[in-house]
Amino acid sequence: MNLQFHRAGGVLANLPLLRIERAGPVLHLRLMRPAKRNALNDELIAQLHTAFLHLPESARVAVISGEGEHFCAGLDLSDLSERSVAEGIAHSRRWHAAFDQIQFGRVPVIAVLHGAVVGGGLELASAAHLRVAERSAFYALPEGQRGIFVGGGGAARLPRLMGVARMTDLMLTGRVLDAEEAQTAGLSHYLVGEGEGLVRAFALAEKVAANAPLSNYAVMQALPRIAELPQAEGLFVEALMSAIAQGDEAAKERVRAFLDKRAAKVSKS
Ligand code: 1HE
Repeated sequence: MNLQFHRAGGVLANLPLLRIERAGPVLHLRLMRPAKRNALNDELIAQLHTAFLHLPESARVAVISGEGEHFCAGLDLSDLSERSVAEGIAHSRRWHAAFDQIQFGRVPVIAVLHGAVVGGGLELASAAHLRVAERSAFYALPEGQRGIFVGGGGAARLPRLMGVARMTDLMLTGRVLDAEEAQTAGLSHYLVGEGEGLVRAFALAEKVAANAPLSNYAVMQALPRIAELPQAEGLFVEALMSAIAQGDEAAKERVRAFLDKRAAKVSKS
């Protein structure tokens, strides 16, 4: 694999808190507030939202990472002062809109985690479809200690990854999970050595980008919704999605390729 990255143009070139580069079908978005440990202020949330609304047509998969020693220190606490209840709700809803655009946007998203993945940083990571963690990653929800509550979708997304019981522990006690504990808890899919996260994410991105677009769409859009349905309704929606995917020319060609022995077999390596 030899991806050559170039700075993205257009709208994506004018988001100063992000560095956005593309290589073929892979778009790499890097949080660029290392001096503040990539803490998420209003501008950074708005820029993430804008970026995921304006993904270039060529992008088939996105990778998100953090510049510096940490992935993301969560909410920029200096933004928190003097917010009314109504402003607090609006603030949380802006995070929801931005992170929904990541989870339910056009392309699968892979997050590369290292250093602090805390508070809103963990909420951001949980909006991605795949998480690659380096061994330095540590995870916490210090909202309890700060006198606040999750507001970036964490209450909805994190129990689906780690369970309500584990999330309750993190929030009530301030427990910090190391990279191995978090991997066991279901927070990351891949655990790699220090400095190896991006390489692994780009290799995964190439695999994801090689899938039929409609299959990826079904995984992103249909699967999480079906998983929330009662079984009978879920099975019915699955049948519809499955028939739609099978009817696509890309599916027919891929099945023909396997039967003609032109496609790779399934293998562990
Ligand atoms: C920040 C933030 C921040 C760092 N908001 N400025 N999040 C937290 O409670 C995590 C708070 N941060 C930390 O615990 C630590 O900063 C870290 C473990 C992430 C990193 O430690 P370290 O030693 O590498 O950095 P540092 O010296 O603590 O921070 C460097 C600078 O970043 C410093 O500013 P400076 O002007 O003194 O240089 C810090 O103040 C600043 N900084 N983190 C603002 N979070 C939608 S609701 C979501 C709710 C939450 O996310 S609550 C969790 C908030």
